[in-house]
Amino acid sequence: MPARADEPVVKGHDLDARGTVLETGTRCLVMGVVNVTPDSFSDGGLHLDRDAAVRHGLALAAEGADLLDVGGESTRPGATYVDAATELARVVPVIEGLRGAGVPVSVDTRKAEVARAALAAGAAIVNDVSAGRDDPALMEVVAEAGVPLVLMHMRGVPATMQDDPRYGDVVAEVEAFLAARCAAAEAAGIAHDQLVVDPGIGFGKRDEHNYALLANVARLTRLGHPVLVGVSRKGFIGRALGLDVDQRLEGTEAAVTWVVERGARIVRVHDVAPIRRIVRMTEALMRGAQAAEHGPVRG
Ligand code: PMM
Repeated sequence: MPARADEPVVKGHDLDARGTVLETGTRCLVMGVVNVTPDSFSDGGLHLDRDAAVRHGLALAAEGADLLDVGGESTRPGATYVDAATELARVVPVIEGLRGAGVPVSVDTRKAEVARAALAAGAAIVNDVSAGRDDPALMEVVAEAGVPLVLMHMRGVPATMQDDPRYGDVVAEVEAFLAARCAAAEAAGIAHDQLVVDPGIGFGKRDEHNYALLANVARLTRLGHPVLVGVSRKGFIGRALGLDVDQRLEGTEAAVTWVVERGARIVRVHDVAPIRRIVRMTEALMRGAQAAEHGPVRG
């Protein structure tokens, strides 16, 4: 039977986060967000205090996060640049504090210097929203450490990315961009199986672009890497529902269900406990649908 056009073909491969295997090949993982910034759009300022951020990360791990993403630079639209010293001072103590969390920690940074220090402090994954373009040395740092790297699509830079973004064919352009960045990462010595791709929802995109990308998550899985999607509390949900950032849980849940069904293998979210249940339930429905169509899945 031919694959449905919207069926994910490549579901992902397992990632080696310094000895902890992240099984994106078999299920969708939940990445809990720990922002250590004064101005992130959804929780900025809440966790700027080091101890509060560590407590928050530990709570997300206890809620069932498969991994934690620690960031010290806001990348919301219009956000201003943070220098490396400030970013380091924010993230390194939090990453050290999360060593006992029992789950791998990723560092959300565009800077090689911050990635290097974060890895030394115990981080096991690097999440770069510039996909290695802002600081070419970042890929060398990741290659040397042998850790997974998330490559995200962003049009422009956070300060100006929402100034009239235009695309001819947004899905084709994001797909080609991610393929090129994966090739660059492999050329820099990062293993194919350690790469994760992300369409960058809200990064230099109008709602029509966000929706086109969300409709085509399955197509992005064909790049041959696990697809990470960050929809949590984002502006397109607020605009669809007319709700503020603290009222977007159900909208986030709907969007997470949508992307999991289309093959996303990591979802980056603020509300780990409810989203984890949503992900598990969506996967049960997918297994049930598959069994109804093809007979029970063995193993
Ligand atoms: N979104 C934000 C920050 N980092 N990283 C990846 N890989 N994908 C995303 O969608 C993403 C990200 C912005 O959200 P926040 O300010 O709530 O952290």
